[in-house]
Amino acid sequence: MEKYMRRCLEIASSAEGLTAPNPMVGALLVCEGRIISEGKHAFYGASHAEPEAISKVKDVELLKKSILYVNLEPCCHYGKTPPCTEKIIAAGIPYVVVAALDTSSKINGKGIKILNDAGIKTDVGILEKEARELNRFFYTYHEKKRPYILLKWAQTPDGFIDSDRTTPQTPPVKISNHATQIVDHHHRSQYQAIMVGTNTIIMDNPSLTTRCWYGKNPLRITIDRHGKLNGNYNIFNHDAKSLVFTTSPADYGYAEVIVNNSIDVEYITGVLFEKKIQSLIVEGGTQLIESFIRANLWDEAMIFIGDFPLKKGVKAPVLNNDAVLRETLLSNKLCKIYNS
Ligand code: AOF
Ligand code: ZN
Repeated sequence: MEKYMRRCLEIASSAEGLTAPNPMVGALLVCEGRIISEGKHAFYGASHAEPEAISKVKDVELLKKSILYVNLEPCCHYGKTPPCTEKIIAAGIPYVVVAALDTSSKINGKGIKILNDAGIKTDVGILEKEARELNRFFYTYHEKKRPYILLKWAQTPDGFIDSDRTTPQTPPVKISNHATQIVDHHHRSQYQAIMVGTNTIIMDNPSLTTRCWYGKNPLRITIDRHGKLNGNYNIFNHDAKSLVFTTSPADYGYAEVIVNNSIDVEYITGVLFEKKIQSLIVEGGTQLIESFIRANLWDEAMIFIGDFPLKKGVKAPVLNNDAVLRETLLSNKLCKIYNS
């Protein structure tokens, strides 16, 4: 069973970065020990994985003796597509193996119940951990009512993210190398949104786009509590959408503006939930990242560690959790931490 489910996860993950806010789903049909068809949810709005797999089978009689494997509980609602449960029942498939339940409120076990009520045998939980890990954005969003949050920064081996600069005319210290930038942009292509604080915009003027990897640009978000920004900064250019949280409206070019008197990380993640944003990278600076750490609103941290010390400068955020991964990217090191 596991080998078929592993293949479902592989098929599902080939649509990485294309399905949000929907999950990545792969399905396959096994008839008498042979895979006779595969299907995936290819992009947001496309048909679901199960009907994709079912409709490719020419000899429909085979369906009546096939096992359907799928990494997500089949849906039972009318969304952009009709319920997958109806398609499975109509096809006469006798047995469905599922990795993990779809915990969004409209499904959450109802899909399995409908299949069972129709006399279809089900098994749930095969490679569940791996399936939940693959769709961690989707599950965090529906279960915690906020996006999955990745904290990301580059620091020197002695714990600084920059020198003590007083003017944007002094360029930032280049800590990470090109390999690190490629990994970083790969992440940008997978996430729906990216956020930095006011100071980072003023001092670094980042574009926050996906330039070193194929894929979408995330929604670029910032906070402008004291009205220090204007529409000329790169984050507000035409390259991608932008959103700014402020206490008083100003001219931010093409950005969407949300005005509120009290802007904190709880408020921001609540707004992102309403906007169906399931994944967020917080890229700096230290103050903004630490406000997410203090509120315990984070899931993963990725720290790129450069190869030379600075001895003094702007202190990097501090996390005391154990790193689960250490990798080398040319001269840089990558350290990954999960919030358990
Ligand atoms: C499945 N198979 O391949 C996917 C499912 O608007 P719709 O019709 O595309 O429905 C989106 C919801 O359906 C999504 O939020 C999630 O609960 C489920 N996704 N379900 O049976 C699939 N992609
Ligand atoms: Zn479906």
